[in-house]
Amino acid sequence: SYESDANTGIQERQDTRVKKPDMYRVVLHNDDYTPMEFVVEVLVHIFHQTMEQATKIMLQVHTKGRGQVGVYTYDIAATKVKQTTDLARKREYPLKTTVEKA
Ligand code: TYC
Repeated sequence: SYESDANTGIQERQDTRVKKPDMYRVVLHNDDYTPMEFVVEVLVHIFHQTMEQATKIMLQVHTKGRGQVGVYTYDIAATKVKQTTDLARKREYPLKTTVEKA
């Protein structure tokens, strides 16, 4: 795209094609042991969802086996997966989240 030169008024083509970052989805997986309330707690506190959104996603994963939690840049997605896994392991729950390219 083009930008006006402040001094000359001449429009110069600059290299202004700005790349959007590759995006990654965080996927939540069902298991038989993690309590529903813990999953909701994770979705609210780590993924900043409302109780309503969190409950809906948790129940969908519980029924269907897996579900998308959110889409983030790679570093944010990886950090949220690590925070989730660390918190779950502290409580000895097998809760699993994974990252895939969106
Ligand atoms: N299936 C679990 C239960 O019945 C609840 C659960 C939901 C676990 C979603 C993990 O990603 C999950 N307690």
